[in-house]
Amino acid sequence: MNTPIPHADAVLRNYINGEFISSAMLFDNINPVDGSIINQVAEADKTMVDDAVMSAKRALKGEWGQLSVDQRCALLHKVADGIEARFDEFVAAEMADTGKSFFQATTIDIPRGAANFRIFADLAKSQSTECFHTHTQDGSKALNYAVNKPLGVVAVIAPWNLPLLLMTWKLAPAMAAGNVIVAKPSEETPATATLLAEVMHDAGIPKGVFNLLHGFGHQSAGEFLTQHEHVDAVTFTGESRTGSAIMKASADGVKALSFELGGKNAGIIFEDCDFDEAVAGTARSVFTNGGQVCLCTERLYVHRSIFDKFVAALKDKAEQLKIGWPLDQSTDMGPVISHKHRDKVVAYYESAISDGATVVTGGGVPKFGDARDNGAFVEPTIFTGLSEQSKIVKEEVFGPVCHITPFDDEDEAINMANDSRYGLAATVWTTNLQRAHRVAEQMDVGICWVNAWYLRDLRTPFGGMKLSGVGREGGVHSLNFYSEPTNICIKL
Ligand code: NAD
Ligand code: 6OD
Repeated sequence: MNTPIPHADAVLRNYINGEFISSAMLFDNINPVDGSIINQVAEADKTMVDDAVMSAKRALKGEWGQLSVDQRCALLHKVADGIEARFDEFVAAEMADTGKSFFQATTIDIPRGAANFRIFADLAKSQSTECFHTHTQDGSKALNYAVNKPLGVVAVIAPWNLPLLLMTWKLAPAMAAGNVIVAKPSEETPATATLLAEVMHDAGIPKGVFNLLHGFGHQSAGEFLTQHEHVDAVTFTGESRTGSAIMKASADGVKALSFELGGKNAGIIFEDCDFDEAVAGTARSVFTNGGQVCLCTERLYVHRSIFDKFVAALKDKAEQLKIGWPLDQSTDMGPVISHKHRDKVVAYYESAISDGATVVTGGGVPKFGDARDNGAFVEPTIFTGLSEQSKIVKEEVFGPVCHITPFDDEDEAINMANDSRYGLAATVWTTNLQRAHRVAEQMDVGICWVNAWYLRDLRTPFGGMKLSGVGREGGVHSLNFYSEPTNICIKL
């Protein structure tokens, strides 16, 4: 791909009330492949956060609020068209910010960015509300029906791992339901959100309906936004600890909250699985995006009768992964997001080793002998031999790593898989249909895949139990979260 990185060596600006606005505070946007500076980013200050929120509030009362759902959703299809028209630029920007592979950016991240707008626009047009014919004991009759209204100003706060995909996954249904948006991408990945603001502008989204702020979390744009009295709802994807901070900041305003948070996902591999499929699917679930997908598997439970064979086969898969330049189309895995995150992942590797883990493969930082040595790479890593209480078995690493434990019976596997403070996703590999249903139902998670991983239908409920989240999005769950129903009771 020859497309240059959009806005390289320029300043990425905020988008407020239909205008692109710089700021006196600039921060560097770093390419994790080689540590080079891609461009600078204009950090929004408190006044700019206020301007964005108030322009959104005005837009709700203006033209946007008068559009029919069909007109609104036609505009969202134009946004999807705009992403597709600038597909290569979005790919180049996402790869530069994250170091993710060309394959992943072109098959997952950017196509889903466009698809999120199309799917939620179409779903919003067929959103229904409840209607009841009421007969009371005293003989009165009434008709009860609900009308949906937007929540108002929705703050969308996104993480760095799937930047465009996860931002649009929330803002598309919010806009389809008629809300106005102030979005903040991660400070690590400002680029595709900036391109999205350009696409919104060109698609004719009325000014103030979509605003974009760059900046950090604590004592920066993220926190200013969640504390703002005119923000009506916060929809957030990121770490559980950040979710807790946002919950506290939002408490005074009693804002509506939807959170998709961390995971420590388990995979259970039964002796009756299709072995090759289980190995290939598990490798994908551990190493995709360098393990930086909240749904990635970090704990594996494998039946003792196939344990050694499975560990050896997964080791082969890990060692076959090509780590390298994202633009090289044969690259499977790029760096992790930043040097800081690399140090965190490596510290987990070191803690596993000092706890006595067997290093099946990896465990360190690769050496290339070129500019990539200034990047944030880590080796795909497999550990065995640790207790279930070890730090690396308990805590989310968010890197290309898993620990594998043997089990002897189904109940033991289920108990170990559920023994976690998180409850986001699980995978179960078996060819026994009854076992598949029986085990999947017992997993304490928001989504359990059987003989698959990250197979998505955007109409289905998505979210986590325990520390992994609050609420569900996806399909009507998203539209319901982003809507306020008013029930109207008419005495007949
Ligand atoms: P993070 O929580 O550090 O940051 C996410 C966003 O929150 C960023 O935009 C950041 O600037 C902002 N933020 C940070 N502190 C804030 C504060 N006090 N107030 C307001 N905003 C604040 O998460 P991350 O490191 O970007 O992403 C990785 C984490 O996200 C992992 O834990 C991963 O599991 C989780 N995640 C979960 C899902 C899911 O669907 N459950 C999806 C993707 C990522
Ligand atoms: O595919 C999705 O819709 C989704 N919300 C994925 C989340 C991935 C977490 O990193």
